[in-house]
Amino acid sequence: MNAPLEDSLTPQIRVEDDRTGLSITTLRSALADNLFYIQGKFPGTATKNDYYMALAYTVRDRLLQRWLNTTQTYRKNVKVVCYLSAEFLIGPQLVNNLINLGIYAKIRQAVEESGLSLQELIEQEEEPGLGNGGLGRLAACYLDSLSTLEIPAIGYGIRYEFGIFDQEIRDGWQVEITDKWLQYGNPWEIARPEEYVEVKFGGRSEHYYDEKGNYRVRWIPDRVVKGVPYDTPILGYQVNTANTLRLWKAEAIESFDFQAFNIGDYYGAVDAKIVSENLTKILYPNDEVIQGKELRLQQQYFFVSCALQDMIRLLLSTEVSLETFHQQFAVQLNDTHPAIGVAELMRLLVDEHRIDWDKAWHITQNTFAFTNHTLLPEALEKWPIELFGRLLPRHLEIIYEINQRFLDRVRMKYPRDLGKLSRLSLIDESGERYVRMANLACVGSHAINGVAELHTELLKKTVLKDFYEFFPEKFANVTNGVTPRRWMVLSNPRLTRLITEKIGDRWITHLDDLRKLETLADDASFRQQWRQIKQETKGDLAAYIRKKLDIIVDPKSLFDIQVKRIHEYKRQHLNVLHVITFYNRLKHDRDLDITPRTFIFGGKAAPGYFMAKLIIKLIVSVANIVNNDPDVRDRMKVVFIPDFNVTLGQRIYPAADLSEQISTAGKEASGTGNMKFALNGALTIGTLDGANVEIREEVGAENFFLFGLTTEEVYGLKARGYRPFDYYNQNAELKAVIDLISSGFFSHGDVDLFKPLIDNLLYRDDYMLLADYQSYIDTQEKVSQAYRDRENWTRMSILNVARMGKFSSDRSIREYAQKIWKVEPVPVELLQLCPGGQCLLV
Ligand code: F58
Repeated sequence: MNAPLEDSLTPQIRVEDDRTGLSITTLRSALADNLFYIQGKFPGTATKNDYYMALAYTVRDRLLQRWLNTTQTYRKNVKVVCYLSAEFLIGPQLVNNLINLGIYAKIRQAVEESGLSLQELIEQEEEPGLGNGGLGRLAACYLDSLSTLEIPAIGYGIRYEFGIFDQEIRDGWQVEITDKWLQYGNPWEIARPEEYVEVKFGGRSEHYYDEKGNYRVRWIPDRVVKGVPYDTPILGYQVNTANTLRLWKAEAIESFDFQAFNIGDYYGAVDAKIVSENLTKILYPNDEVIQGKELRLQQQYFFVSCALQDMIRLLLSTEVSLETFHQQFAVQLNDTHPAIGVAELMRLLVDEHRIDWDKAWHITQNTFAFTNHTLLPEALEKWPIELFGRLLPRHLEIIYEINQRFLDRVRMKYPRDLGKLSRLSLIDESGERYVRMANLACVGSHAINGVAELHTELLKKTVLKDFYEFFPEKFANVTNGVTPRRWMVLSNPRLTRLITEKIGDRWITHLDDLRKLETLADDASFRQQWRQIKQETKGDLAAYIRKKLDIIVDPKSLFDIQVKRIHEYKRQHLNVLHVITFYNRLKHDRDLDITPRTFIFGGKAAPGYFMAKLIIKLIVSVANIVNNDPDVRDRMKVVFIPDFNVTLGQRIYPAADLSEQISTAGKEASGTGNMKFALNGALTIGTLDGANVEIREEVGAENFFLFGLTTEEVYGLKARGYRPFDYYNQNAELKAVIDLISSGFFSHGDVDLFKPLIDNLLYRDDYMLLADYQSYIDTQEKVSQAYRDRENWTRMSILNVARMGKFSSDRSIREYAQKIWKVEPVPVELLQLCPGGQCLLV
């Protein structure tokens, strides 16, 4: 990869010492020193990974001044955003840091003059897969924007020892491989064992009167776990701000487990240690569907308690009163996973810091804000009361108290409306009793937001309807965004250079500037350059596919790509129905003048989600038939790229001509892949779902391939009684496609293999694929026709990019900052420099 941009940051640290200097000679000797002193290797015995580590430390050294100065700046009474998220999918760090520091070209030169290839070292980096998909990646984009906008922030989460599994495909089936991302060390994090906190579990609460006669409660736990923070710097783009991502690892408390508790019982003590450390071992790989696993609730409580205790400690270290907590911190709950924070902050304030309930409640409500990311009812978190009370007895009491006070208000507003009362209650009492985490988050927060306009509207009408009626003033929309640094500058250096050549580089932090490209859409030579770049980028992906999968694809064909988690509502199988339709048409008319296509898929299925795994099997099975059929050779190919992750996304999004955003209307909260594709010049085929609606609004209906039922139509059809079988019966082409799958054509004659999928489509079809089939096929035909007019396609591609300004995560973060957090940028000055281990004041 070439430098995305020439280095432009004038380093503000002017001390040319060995540790942080930027001359090529200094960089080269830093690299050699780090190899020797940190990796303990001579150049002769060093592996590529040793060199990568040495390089990473060389870069980290050049980041530290900014990072430590940022932390110091925030000690001075500034309001800090704390983004609480069970997942942060930050992706590889090396290149991002080089770009944000503005030292990419320098480092490349130094690496190459040392006889190494920067590209090879970059490829050594294991990405931290600490998230499932969109929600975790959004948190990472937001951290990037917070730093770039110089907003004081801390990301709090879990340092999973094993992140999202690596996906392999064997015989067409997904196989999950443990993600040992830490096995060779992580050069980007710094452990802070001295800043540990203790987290309690289980036991009981004790109610008593203190020496002054005040009624008090204390929690007598039966287990205490240590939380150790590991910090990763998140540097903004060409600013001095480097915020912190603080991830917590669970460890056993030695004195507790080994001495008092377990004297003489060595094995028991070891067991206790293992139990504690299990807490942060693994990320749950489920996407959208919640499994009520006890360990998951433990993880949630663990990191939230660590985070809130950390904030309190920070605040008290500045001698500011705890009663100003909500003025010092804005805490965002990334979905309900950290919602237990509402009860935990109440416990800390009331039980541990002796603040009275009403005051504590005022602080709590003014501290938290809640983002919802889903409309699927099966994704709403609830915990059985029995489990909850066993693990967090005091929190259950606090939740009951919050509930009683809240329901008293509900009764005042809606006397005798038992339906309302039972729907708004924090406790689900319709059968087995549960704690409803979304209800807790809504009551305990001053702001509630959805992640796209349509999603927020639907929240108000469906899952959170009663809350909207009760607290309309709390609701807001903040449409998601993605960071143009990673999703353009880093992943698409060619397009970055072309755009920058034409309109300057301000667009990187002010994405609306891309509008200036609009007039260039009419410039034939610009279009030629644009096409050329897309072609080269597709060539790179084709080379990757050939190397990894031994499949030859033609970079001149239309690259039609769907990459995202595999889920029925996202309808990868609708895409497959089109693939087979396309194939059948070619088979029936060998001379058909068709626009050649390469259909590319990628995404992981939750390990326990059989239907999703069967969809992968179907894609791979169809690929095997199609790719080996000489009748269709050169006109279509189907590829499933295994192990879709951030690193692969960086290769894939820029190489797309067509972006598949085909979820059933009303199901996808926002989508962010849709934004990454469009920003990189792909046109979208999509439904009116999630942020597709706003993308279409921005780019113009004429530059977007719309199909399918609207949300209203989906609801209407469901209400009238949807009969998928009728669609099958009445549509010959659809029938032929389904029958071909059922016949065993793609499964070596096995007629049972795909039966669960087919029966589901014919007799249930919850996601209405059959209802949308014809509209989808017709629109795909329009795509094919449009692609033939290359000049116009290019024009549309340029206009898409030009009009993507809204979808920068910088815009989203500005909205959160103004509407919800009430925070301002705090620029960081590099005041205290500590080169070479000596602290100098300059
Ligand atoms: C996603 N949710 C939404 N959940 O599906 C997507 O529309 C949206 O763009 C994105 O959030 C960001 O707002 C999502 O990714 C998860 O991965 C959860 C992980 C933990 C278990 C429940 C699902």
